[in-house]
Amino acid sequence: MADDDPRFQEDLGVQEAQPRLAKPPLYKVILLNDDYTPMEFVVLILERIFHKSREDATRIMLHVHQRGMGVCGVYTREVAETKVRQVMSFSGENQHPLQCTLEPE
Ligand code: TYC
Repeated sequence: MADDDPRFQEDLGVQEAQPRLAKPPLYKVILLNDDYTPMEFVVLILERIFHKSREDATRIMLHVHQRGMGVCGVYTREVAETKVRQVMSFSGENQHPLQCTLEPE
């Protein structure tokens, strides 16, 4: 008698396991434009904290500069919160008003 025979599943209390774990919710980390933070500092943040190449970092910085805000990356909640905290403390330590926030994807 096979355990997967549907005729016997009720009697045996057999239940299919969930085939996969649910995907965790993801969050976008958003950088906001301001008039004072130097462009080079924003590029440095994108390289150091978001591991972007200089080319991608420059492209994202210019997008934020021109459009007012932009996505630096998409992460699980804890990682996104850590990135936001790192950006805020790094910019605060350097007396720049750069703002960063997160948003559900
Ligand atoms: N607007 C800034 C300047 O002209 C540069 C800048 C870009 C600041 C992106 C913040 O998230 C930012 N120096």
